[in-house]
Amino acid sequence: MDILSIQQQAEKEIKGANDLKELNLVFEKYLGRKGEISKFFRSLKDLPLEQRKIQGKKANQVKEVLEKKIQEKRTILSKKPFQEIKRAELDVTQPGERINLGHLSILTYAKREVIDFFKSIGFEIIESPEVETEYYNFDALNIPDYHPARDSMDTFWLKNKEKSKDKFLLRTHTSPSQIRYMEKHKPPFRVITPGRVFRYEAIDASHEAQFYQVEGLAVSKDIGLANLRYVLENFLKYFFGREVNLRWRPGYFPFVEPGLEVDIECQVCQGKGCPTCKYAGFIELAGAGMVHPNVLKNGGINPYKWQGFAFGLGLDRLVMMRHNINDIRLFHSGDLRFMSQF
Ligand code: FA5
Repeated sequence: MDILSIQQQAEKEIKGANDLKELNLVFEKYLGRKGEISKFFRSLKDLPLEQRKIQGKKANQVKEVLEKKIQEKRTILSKKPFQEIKRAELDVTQPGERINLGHLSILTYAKREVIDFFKSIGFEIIESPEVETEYYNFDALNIPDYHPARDSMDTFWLKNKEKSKDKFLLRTHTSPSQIRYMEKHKPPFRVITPGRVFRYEAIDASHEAQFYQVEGLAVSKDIGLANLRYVLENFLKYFFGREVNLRWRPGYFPFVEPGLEVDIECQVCQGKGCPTCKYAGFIELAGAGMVHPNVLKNGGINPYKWQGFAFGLGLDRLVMMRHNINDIRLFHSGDLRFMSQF
């Protein structure tokens, strides 16, 4: 077919297109990759150079004209009023199309529940930086450079852009918020810091390299381990909606004295032992204790006048236990089959 016949035929079909679907078919037929115009260009390769130039120029002009006409027709068709849609096209008895709405992660919902509980018993909710300095993450918390406790928190160190005496890192726990808060506030006070923490460690069913903690700190005059226990037990009762079996055992953290670890009975296996709890029947949920006098001092608080308790709860593990999730890696898997259950 010569180029003028192609043009005439295409223009007729553009005019005759009744809706956008038909118009798209016309577009494909003439201007698509395998359309008539492309075919025409390919057929020119055997012509003498002069002829090729003339025909090629013509074909380019036709291509432009057709593109313009299709665009104009598209504008007209997309404004076609609703009333003009043929009755037969519209079946009002058809069920509607389901729209899948996204929602927040279960970890975010859980974080909000934790905040609601602690707010209701008079705790203030604070934030603290995820990029920390060595001073706040370790030194001020009574963990000097040589201290073996640093090994329990493998650290992502950051490269300093400028020369500075502070070494930067991704916080390995939410405890630096204790010092930052104490520096700026006078006791008595009680606060929680929910937030993300990072550890350069091997991941498995109950360990992630990035997870959430909720730090708690309450400083006053008459405050002790009994208060800590009362607060944590009531929180867990609220969070689980029932009593859960806990195990309180001595634990060592340089920033508390005495220190405790709180374990919860593994809800995946009901304490029988499974890969999630590494066959222990219990899983570690929190570190806690009475704030070490050196830490109060580093925060500018007189340890002879004031005392307080602190805890650091693992939020991911808390959610795992409530919903029988057997692997912490599912939270960041991006698997919609997992996410949409909550
Ligand atoms: C700490 O991080 C202390 N800062 C907690 C603390 C605060 C103690 C205040 C005393 C006073 P630990 O490393 O044990 O401690 O972590 C606390 C909790 O975070 C654990 O009990 C656990 O629930 C959770 N956790 C720790 N490591 C991981 C991990 N890799 N993946 C998921 N959760 C973790």
